[in-house]
Amino acid sequence: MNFQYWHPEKEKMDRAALKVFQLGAVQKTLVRALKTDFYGKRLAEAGIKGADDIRSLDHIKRIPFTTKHDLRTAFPYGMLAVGKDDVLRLHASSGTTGVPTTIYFNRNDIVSWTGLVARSIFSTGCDRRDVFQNMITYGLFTGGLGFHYGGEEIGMLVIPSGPGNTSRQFRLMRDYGTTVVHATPSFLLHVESKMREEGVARENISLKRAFAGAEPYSEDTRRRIEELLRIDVFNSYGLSEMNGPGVAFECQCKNGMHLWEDAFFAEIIDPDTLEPLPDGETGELVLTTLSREAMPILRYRTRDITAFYTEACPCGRTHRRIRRIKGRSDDMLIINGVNIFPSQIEEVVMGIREVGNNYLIVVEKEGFMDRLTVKTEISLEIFKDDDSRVLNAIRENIRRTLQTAITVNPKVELVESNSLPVSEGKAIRVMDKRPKDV
Ligand code: DLL
Repeated sequence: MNFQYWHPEKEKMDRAALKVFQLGAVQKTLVRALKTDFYGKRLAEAGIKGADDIRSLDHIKRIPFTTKHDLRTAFPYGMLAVGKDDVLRLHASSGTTGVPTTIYFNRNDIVSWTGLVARSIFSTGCDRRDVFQNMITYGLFTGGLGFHYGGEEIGMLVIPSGPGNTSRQFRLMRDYGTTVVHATPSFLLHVESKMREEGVARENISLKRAFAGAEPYSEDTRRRIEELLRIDVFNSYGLSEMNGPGVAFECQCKNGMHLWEDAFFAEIIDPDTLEPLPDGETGELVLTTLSREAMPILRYRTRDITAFYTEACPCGRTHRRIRRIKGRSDDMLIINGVNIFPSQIEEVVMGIREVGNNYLIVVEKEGFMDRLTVKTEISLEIFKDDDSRVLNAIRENIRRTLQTAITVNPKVELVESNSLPVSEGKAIRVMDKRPKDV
């Protein structure tokens, strides 16, 4: 394989040098954070007065964690470390609970974020000759503009299509010769179903790659998209609190995502004891920004469950790779006392050949017990089959495989393909209808 690097000096930095760089960057970030109302108070309470309190990377443990709740408490400007006039842009979460979490960028922040996304895109083998259709939401969500600027930085032709309207997406692909797309994995599956439905010939489009992220998905889902669309799919991880996309990304090796350690200091902690775990162990990812000026964030609890790979990557990048996100600690379902991540269900469902491109998990209360139902789409040909024994056999196979994987016995419902709701943004995979106060 021919590897290419956008920032070779940074991406292949010797690990000892990287650590020295990180320590200096953490100290600078700390000093910047101390200027904000929020951290001024929070760090004083923890007895941290300045850079001298963090003389080695190990001392980072002394810094208290930051949570999403803290970001809301500090709304609107409690974490701003620069004057309001220096702020160029903001992005915000949809704020389903009322107060949005808002992230501010100054000019340097936009430049470094753009560099991280460009570096990520370039690491997959794309270059300026590519035509990039950005099929993800633009606006307050970071996925649209983040990838848009990153693509332009490389010099690709960027088509800001946004999501939705699959017929128009196919037209754009044909008209401009799109070679790479970006979308949520669930939207990519939907695009593939629609392509078949509308009879779009694969030969008429030049697609080679897709970046898929912003929501969890399994290795089987990746394989399915790759096989059906005949492209390479690269996993992309990020969160608005850490700019958005461009935190961790798969290179051409497609085996774990390089977390850009010159921009983020990463720890994996045990979510119960809150103690850092050694490389290789699974836990919650905690991130500290290393270059952000307008809004530095220290030890942010992402809630995302992952682990570091311990081996080096053949691509030559020295930045450690994280595993596919298993789910969020706050997404975990407890069904009659058994802990289940929705990703475990997806792994089973997407591994079954007859299952179509969409599924939905429903949890209800039946008397005192929890009832788990998994609705899966089945391709039209099978669904229309007159022989009910075929459907029964498929249903039973899904049920049995799921029960083995999650130990809970689910009800399985087969539905027609393209009948479950499709979201243009992040897919809603779980409907938990249980009363909240029980
Ligand atoms: O989803 C940023 C983004 C945009 C990432 C485009 C990738 C592509 P938020 O809306 O703040 O930001 O959501 C962040 O989404 O904490 C994870 O729980 C989840 N997530 C993001 N990428 C992945 C991924 C953007 N590749 C939250 N796999 C994160 C699993 C992901 N989960």
